[in-house]
Amino acid sequence: MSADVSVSEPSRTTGLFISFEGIDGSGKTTQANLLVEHLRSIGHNVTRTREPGGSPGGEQIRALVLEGDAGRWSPQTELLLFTAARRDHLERIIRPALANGEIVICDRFADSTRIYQGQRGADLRAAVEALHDLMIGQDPDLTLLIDMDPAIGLSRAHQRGTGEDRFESFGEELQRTNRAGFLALAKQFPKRIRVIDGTQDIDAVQDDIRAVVMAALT
Ligand code: Z5A
Repeated sequence: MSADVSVSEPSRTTGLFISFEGIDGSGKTTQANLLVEHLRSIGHNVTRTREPGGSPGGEQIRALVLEGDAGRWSPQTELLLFTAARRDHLERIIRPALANGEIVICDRFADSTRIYQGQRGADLRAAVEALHDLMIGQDPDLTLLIDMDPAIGLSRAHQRGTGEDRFESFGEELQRTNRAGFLALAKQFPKRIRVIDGTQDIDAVQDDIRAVVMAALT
């Protein structure tokens, strides 16, 4: 007699770690939410999380780094704060969920540090990689980079009105530099990072994302 095995519930013995990346206002949160909804509707166990934040300690650090004057922290101090938040998030949320076979969907991860902190000084990119290797040691299995015109992204981000606007106050020039940096990262890691055209309407962007994710799940 064969065991009663349900085929309608996809189950994974090792998890899949997916991150969303892109400039401010590129649509990451909207698309991550739609993807989570879809994956759960077809039976996957999904942990939806974000950076900076994601764990209680990480969320406390989030308030420190995203609020206040643009000059509140030096890029070096910022790098340490983001890395501390990520370590806590990884230990308490991401690794346990992956060990449980879940799909983890994270709004931003280490690529954001490579861009937002790593591009702000000649020595900083090397420091970002060194700290990453020492304290994090893990990248997502798949990264969805939502590519977007910097001016449109910034105007969308300004509409948010959450008070977490310290980075937006650096302006459109930074958005341009960051976009170029993300696209260069996608060239450096072509297997992991997939570029999605974020200028399309919300449903079309989601269709492109689902096609990539469903291929990764098979
Ligand atoms: N940061 C860092 O410096 N170092 C690090 O290591 C990490 C982060 C992890 C906060 O991140 C800041 O932290 C970030 C980098 C820094 N810089 N800033 N600011 P965040 O992820 O919390 O903030 P954000 O990137 O600015 O997110 P956001 O403004 O929430 O944008 P989004 O998630 O990409 O977009 P959205 O909320 O989904 O959409 C924005 C609006 O556009 C919303 O009204 C949507 O309805 C609309 N939208 C979305 N898609 C579309 C399409 N396709 N068409 C039309 N309208 C759309």
